[in-house]
Amino acid sequence: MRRLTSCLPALIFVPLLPLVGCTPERPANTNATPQGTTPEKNSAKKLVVGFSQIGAESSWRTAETNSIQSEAEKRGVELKFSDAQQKQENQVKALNAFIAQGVDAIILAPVVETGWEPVLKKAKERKIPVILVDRGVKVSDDSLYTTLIASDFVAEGRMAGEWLAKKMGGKGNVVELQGTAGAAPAIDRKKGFEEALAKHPDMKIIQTQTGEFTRAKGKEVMEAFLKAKGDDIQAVYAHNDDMALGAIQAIEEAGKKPGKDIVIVSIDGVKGAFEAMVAGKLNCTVECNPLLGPAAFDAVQKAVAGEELPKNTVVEDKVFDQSVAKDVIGERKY
Ligand code: GZL
Repeated sequence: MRRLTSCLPALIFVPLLPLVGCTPERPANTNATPQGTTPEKNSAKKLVVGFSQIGAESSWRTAETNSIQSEAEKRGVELKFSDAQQKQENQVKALNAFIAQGVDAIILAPVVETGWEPVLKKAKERKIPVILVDRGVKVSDDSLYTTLIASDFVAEGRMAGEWLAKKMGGKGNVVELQGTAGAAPAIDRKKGFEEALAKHPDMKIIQTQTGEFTRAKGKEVMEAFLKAKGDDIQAVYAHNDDMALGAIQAIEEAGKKPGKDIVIVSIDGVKGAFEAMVAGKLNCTVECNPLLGPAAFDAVQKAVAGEELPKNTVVEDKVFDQSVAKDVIGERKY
């Protein structure tokens, strides 16, 4: 398998399926370099790229936005940025606007998996490559997007579950704070976690609800869990660190010690999670690297040049717990 390590030494990109990606025909409205001709003459025109971002719901999301915006600046790309405030209809509106403006390429972080076919068909008709970052889509024809650059969320959920099972000695009640309903990370992190727990019949999820990937909602839902199940809760599984940090607040306000009375595992690996682990309030976080700017623009430039791209590029993640938090917090990049 080819590894894309040219973009970020800290990240290992592994093409999931080195299949011949859907090689976008030469986009009509750009200066794409047809196969076999010299790119020089096409390097004059400044690339114009539309980026439809989900919102600013978490510190992970902010880190991703910063990575893409700073990489565009570094590469001299004109970036048209749209913040959808978590609404798919705002993303669809933004994509239609980018298509009407004839951008050279689109970067899309899709808030949910479904409902994209009509607008992706329009982009394909206009030969505008669509690079998916961080979340995938469910479409009947995967030539509707050029490539997906994302973590393996099922693996993340599995790693979180396996770590928790080991920590808990294979027994205990877990409450789950899910991410945004219908979002690929929420669906797949749940799936992976349940696969891991299936091997431990004495561990069960006694409450599960979406905390929408936000700290505030995570706190609110954890307060409800504590009211309903208080002393029956031995662990929390949060689909992202921001909800875990909200849960920590709720646990403290209920007079319990987070990280001790209730074990907490989450996903993302943001700085706040490492600070909470150093303080002994969070037990483990599974990294999900948001610094996707370099890989996203590598893909844009290849797509616009008519080069083949793998359909999926998986960002590899790893587990960090309290035992290493103090040693690594200083080198964290987000
Ligand atoms: C994962 C990303 C998720 C993060 C959350 O790729 O889509 O959305 O885990 C963010 O923090 O809100």
